[in-house]
Amino acid sequence: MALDDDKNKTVHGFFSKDPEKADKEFFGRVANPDRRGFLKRTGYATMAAMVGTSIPFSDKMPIGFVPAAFAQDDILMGKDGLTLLNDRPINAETPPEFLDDAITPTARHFVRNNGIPPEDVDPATWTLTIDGFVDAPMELTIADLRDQFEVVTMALTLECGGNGRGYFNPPAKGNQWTYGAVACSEWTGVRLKDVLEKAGVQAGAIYTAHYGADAHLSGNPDKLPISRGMPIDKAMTDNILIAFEMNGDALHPLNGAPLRLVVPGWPASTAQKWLTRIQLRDIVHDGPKMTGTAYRVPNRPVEPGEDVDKKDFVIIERMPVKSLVTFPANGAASGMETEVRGHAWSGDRTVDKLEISIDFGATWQDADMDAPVNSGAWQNWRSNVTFPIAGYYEVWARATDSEGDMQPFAIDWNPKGYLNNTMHRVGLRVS
Ligand SMILES: Nc1nc2c(c(=O)[nH]1)N[C@H]1C(S)=C(S)[C@@H](COP(=O)(O)O)O[C@H]1N2
Ligand SMILES: [Mo]
Repeated sequence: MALDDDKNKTVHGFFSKDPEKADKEFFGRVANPDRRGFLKRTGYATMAAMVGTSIPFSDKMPIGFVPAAFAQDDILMGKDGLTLLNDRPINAETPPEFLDDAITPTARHFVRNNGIPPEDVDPATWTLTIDGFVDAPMELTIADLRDQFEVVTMALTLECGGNGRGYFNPPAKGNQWTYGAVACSEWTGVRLKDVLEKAGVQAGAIYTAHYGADAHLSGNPDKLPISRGMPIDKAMTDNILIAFEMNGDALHPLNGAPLRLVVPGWPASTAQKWLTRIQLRDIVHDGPKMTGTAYRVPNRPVEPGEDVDKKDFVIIERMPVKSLVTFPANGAASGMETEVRGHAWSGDRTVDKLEISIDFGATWQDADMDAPVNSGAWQNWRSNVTFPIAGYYEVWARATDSEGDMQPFAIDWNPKGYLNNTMHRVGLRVS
């Protein structure tokens, strides 16, 4: 379809007056209503983070323009290859073969939302409050954080406590995550520990409470979608960041822009996005998703489907030892020889050994594995495999951590489908 000359000449003027109408007139679409406000205010850095690279002609882009890379139906805002599990709230995971990079690109970092992300996000005026059981409560802008504390960059693994829930039988309610609610991006920010030390942790403080700016699904402004916390000793670990950058750019809007916690090794639900406040409390935090059965497992093995008493549930702390095969992809065709590679991690620990099997677990061979690039990062591993004859094979991977915990074939069922760390299996047609 040819636009008439007049329209071609006025495209920039048209967009600056009414971006939504212009988008419809010129490209026959309207920005997703949920994102309208966001797109009008989106700065260059955020836009670049969303498309995953720089935009050389950005100075020529009409104001309010919606890049085709995140067209109207792209509620995932430029994420690449993710599987959408739910659109309200938005939840999306990354197929293992798209997690092949040593450091997960922003476009491939999973999204787990419990509510509706804030729209009016201005990094310049955003503030973080530190209060509760501290000597000197503080209110800090992102510029204050950068000025007053050491800025560090670390590769940190985030995994949702419910990753693998899709394989529980009987099924557990909630997002049916398969393997891909895990990622290891490079985060830049300040250490939570440094900020808490400056505020002065009082003797009575035993637990943190985290608050974010996202809205409850009900629309009720008095309700929070999620507010979790952690024991004060954990909070003082030096690999927990209050982050304002992800892979060298602004945070992605769905991953908590402009400010979030990054807590490696524990359920990523502790890593509050759109972070506005950290309160120190003298009790175990009791915010939404801290109590009842949320992010909790029975304190004993239970029968599949058993109705477990609430008082028998305990809060999940570290995540268990786990690994992924990120190459080749499940179902791929392969030659008689191939490299097999992936990642391994174990919350608060390191992984000592990664073994693979091509004969359904009868024999195992050690893979080469790197040390973590820093504490809290997953470890990359690789191995060359030679298949004896053509046919169907499965590559199985299992990690063993520094305390001798090894990934199991099958795990004990639990009512909410948390902590599934069974080994990853990848089927291959070899010829
Ligand atoms: N404010 C806020 N923070 C949040 C959540 C949320 O819904 N709201 N979800 C949590 C959960 S359950 C997970 S697994 C991680 C996911 O982080 P990601 O979406 O950046 O991958 O964010 C956590 N932080
Ligand atoms: Mo999660």
